[in-house]
Amino acid sequence: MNIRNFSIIAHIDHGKSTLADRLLELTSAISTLHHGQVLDAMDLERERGITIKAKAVRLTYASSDGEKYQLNLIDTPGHVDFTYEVSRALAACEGCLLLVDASQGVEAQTLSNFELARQHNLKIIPVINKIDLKQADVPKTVQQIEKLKIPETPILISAKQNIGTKEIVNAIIKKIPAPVGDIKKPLKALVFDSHYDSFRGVIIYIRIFDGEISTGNKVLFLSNLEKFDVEEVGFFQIQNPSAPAGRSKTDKLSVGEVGYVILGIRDIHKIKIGDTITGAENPTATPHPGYRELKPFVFCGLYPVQPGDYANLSKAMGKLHLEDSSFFYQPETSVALGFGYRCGFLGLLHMDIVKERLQREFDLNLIITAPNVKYRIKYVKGRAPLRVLYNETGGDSSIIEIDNPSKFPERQFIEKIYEPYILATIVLPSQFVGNVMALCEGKRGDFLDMTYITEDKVKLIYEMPLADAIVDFYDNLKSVSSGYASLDYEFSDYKESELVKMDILVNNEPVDALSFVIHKSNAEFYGRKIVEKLRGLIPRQQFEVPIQASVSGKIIARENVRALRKDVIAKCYGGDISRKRKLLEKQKEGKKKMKQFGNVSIPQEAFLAVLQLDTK
Ligand SMILES: Nc1nc2c(ncn2[C@@H]2O[C@H](COP(=O)(O)OP(=O)(O)OP(=O)(O)O)[C@@H](O)[C@H]2O)c(=O)[nH]1
Ligand SMILES: [Mg+2]
Repeated sequence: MNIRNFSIIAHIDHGKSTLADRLLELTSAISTLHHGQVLDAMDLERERGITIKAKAVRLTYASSDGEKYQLNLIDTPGHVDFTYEVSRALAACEGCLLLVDASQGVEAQTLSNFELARQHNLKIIPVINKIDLKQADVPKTVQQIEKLKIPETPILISAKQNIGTKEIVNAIIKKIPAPVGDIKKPLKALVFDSHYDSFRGVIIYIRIFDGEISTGNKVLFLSNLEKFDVEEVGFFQIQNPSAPAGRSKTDKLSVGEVGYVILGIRDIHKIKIGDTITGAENPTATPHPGYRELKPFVFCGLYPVQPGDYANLSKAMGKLHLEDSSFFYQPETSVALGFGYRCGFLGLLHMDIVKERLQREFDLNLIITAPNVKYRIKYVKGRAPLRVLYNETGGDSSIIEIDNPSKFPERQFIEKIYEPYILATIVLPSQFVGNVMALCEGKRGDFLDMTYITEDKVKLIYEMPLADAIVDFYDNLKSVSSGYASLDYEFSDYKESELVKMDILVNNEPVDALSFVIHKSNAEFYGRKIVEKLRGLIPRQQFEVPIQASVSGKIIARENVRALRKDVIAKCYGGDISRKRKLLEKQKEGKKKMKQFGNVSIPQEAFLAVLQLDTK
């Protein structure tokens, strides 16, 4: 069998999923499209017009030379928060299509995804998309791609207008190598993804590097040495556009193929993405190297609005984690919010998506606290709490990592504080360089490098504190560059920093879930801003509610929520009872997302107020 395994990679919105549609049509996997981006099956993907999860699907193509080909396509997301999806997909492939939008040119994720593909030693086929657009500038885009030194001429296409699709398939067949591997060797299959099916248990996505796997085989996970019988093997195929990538059962999967296996596993904790599946009787001696462990960047608390939902939240977390192993979760309690989870994410969009999926797919109502980064605290001698140590801290037992601002120790116990920095790569048209540099410097960024990709396109590298980058950096970057700058970032290092914890007191009581950590130089400014903001967000009560910001026990800002009885019914002048009921119901609806704290209810927005301060 002629097999080609490939991914489509690009910067966000450059047209990967649209090209996937064209390839599905050409290989008759689908005949007519009810809507675009067939592989973006999740509601959230449709609504936002972005791909969140990589998707693997098998196509069959009969070439004009009479040969039949099995093409395993993996469509990947473009947003920086989902780069992990891309690297997992690439590990299952021999080649990739690197798409570049002709109206945008090479962008920050074009560079980072290209780099990833190179690290995986993949055959890279450059493709210039959207040549139909009036603003398309093909010569300039070609010039920018040439700088990447890919030994291939870009293929010019319009995925939307179905121009160049055939050339793409020909290039896939001719240029991407067929998988190599030995069918006679013991089974070696990489687990690159999974999801939970309520009837069948965990569906495991695999790529076979050696040997083969059939129904009835006994197999072994190399990470935990657990054995299972194979209930079913198969691949994903588009049967009809409204049921994208359905399972198609087969007798066996063989070397080079991509598909799924069902082992009747209901305990989700047995599955590790990046694990190797091998034969139980005759295991492989060389496991696949798997994936590097991911470190979440951004942390927040997730709490059920109704305390009774905690058990459901726990179950939902486990199931979602199967599909998205890149988020982290651990139980925690908050004085203000009760039982919940501390979660870690790869970025703010990732955080938002996971929260949305938990609410929609598991019917939960959640309160989310403001995102923060992970700090390292070096305690003064003898004051560090005893805890299991993280290796990353170099074995220094006086350094503890803290992912929740409310756990920040008292000032007198702290010798030093370190915060995470990122390396930010910004790609932008050269006329905006001045604006963007000013912005980066305002975010405590250190300039590292500037290179010209072409004469009017620049790559800037800054090192800056992650905490400052997550708040509103991206939005500001877009606004100072008229939308043209693109951003990619990776973790750089921990650096010593002058940070303080800001406590927020509502009605004279500290609310742990509202506290946050901030650079000393910004504390007063932010303290004032946050209490102003909270005054507008916390509903009036029958008594006056003071809101205060304090650092190390010293109040630095205060506002009052004036007393007022909010009588919604007063608005309708007697009469219509149904209208009254409607208003009351509306009010109840509004209350759902509030947490009662003593006598005061605090709405969801208040917990995210730090993100919405007007700091310009
Ligand atoms: N004019 C034009 N528009 C296109 C073309 N290809 C894609 N688009 C449009 O570009 C937008 C983004 O397309 P997608 O296919 O969702 O892009 P993507 O790369 O999959 O996006 P992410 O998965 O979120 O990174 C959509 O509005 C498409 O209709 C093209 O060839 N020409
Ligand atoms: Mg997409």
